[in-house]
Amino acid sequence: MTILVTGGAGFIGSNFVYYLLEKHPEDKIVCVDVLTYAGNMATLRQAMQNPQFRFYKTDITDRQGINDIFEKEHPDIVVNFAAESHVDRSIENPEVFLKTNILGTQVLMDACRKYGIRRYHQVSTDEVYGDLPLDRPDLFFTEETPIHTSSPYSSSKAGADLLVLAYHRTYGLPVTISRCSNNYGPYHFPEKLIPLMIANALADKPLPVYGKGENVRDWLYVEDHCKAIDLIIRNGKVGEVYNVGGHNEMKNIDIVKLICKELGKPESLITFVTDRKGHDLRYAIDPTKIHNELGWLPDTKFEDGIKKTIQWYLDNKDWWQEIINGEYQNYYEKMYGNR
Ligand code: NAD
Ligand code: TDX
Repeated sequence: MTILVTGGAGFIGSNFVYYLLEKHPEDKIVCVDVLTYAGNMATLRQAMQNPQFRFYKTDITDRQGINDIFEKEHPDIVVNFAAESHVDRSIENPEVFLKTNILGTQVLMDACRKYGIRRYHQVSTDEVYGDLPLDRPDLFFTEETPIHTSSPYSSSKAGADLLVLAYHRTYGLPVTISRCSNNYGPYHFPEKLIPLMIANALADKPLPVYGKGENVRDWLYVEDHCKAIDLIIRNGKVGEVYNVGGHNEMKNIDIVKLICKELGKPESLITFVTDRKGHDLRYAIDPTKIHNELGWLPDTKFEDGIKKTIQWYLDNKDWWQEIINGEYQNYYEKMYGNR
């Protein structure tokens, strides 16, 4: 089987590529990534040595380029990770989010219709459900929770989800969607909370916590997300949405304190800064459906996953230092300089 993975040079896509190469060595993996600021060939160095793996530097909004790849590679399954993924960037500049996340999804699905496909899988997010109040721990997002977005990022992801379901209903395209909670693990780009705090703490730099740090996120080790997607593309029901999450809710401030503790750094590095605009309060996934239908359960507990992740950043300083020494410095100054 040939699986086309878009966004495979990013955080979750690359972890998925490595997951497939190990778990299904019989499958051919075709990776499509345009290598934005978030895509990194260093991440795919090992995959590039594998004869089952092939890479195309192509934009998912480039219809001709995508059609050419379909004609050449005849993918059986497409898994779309390619996206602009950072909420703060979407607040600064929404346009590219709409282009990549919505129009890119359309171009991929049009190619699927044109050339035929066994499955188109859309990697979506719990953020499409908006947020939950902090004082109602009894509430969770189910697949029936209405779409109710807060940021340009989550709106673009929700728009794509609606389009995917419309392509199923209107054209009969065999689609599935997964909506996962916050991931963490190796190759996470250092603009995101956990790797940013690790990198700053190691450099004894301030740790910028938005607002009071009371916002809650539901963290899942990236490999468990990969396992869920692999199950959905092989055994999931066409036309269905599956929520993915491991019931691991934590306040941001507690995560940052934990990182300080693990690295032996003082909590005095924590600096409270101006809150994110429209900041979602709490995300919490109810994963009952994927558990009952596909037998999915996470393997990695947060206590172990965060230790493994911190160790990975200690062992792979070259990977992230190269990033933060480049264009990232301008980004950091712009976002945090006067915050
Ligand atoms: P990321 O930003 O680390 O990686 C995105 C990748 O997509 C990069 O390699 C980038 O080069 C590529 N890309 C961007 N625009 C492209 C384009 N126009 N054409 C081709 N490639 C393009 O993102 P991530 O955190 O790995 O997220 C992957 C997917 O998972 C996204 O769709 C995101 O919405 C979703 N998701 C992420 C999380 C999370 O916690 N990170 C949680 C749930 C869902
Ligand atoms: O410097 C920071 N300080 C801070 O307090 C950063 C970068 C973040 N935060 C807060 C904001 C959030 O409440 O930490 C929390 C996590 O922030 P991000 O890492 O930016 O993730 P989030 O906004 O929750 O979105 C992530 O999960 C869902 C991914 O980036 C999305 O792609 C995914 O869909």
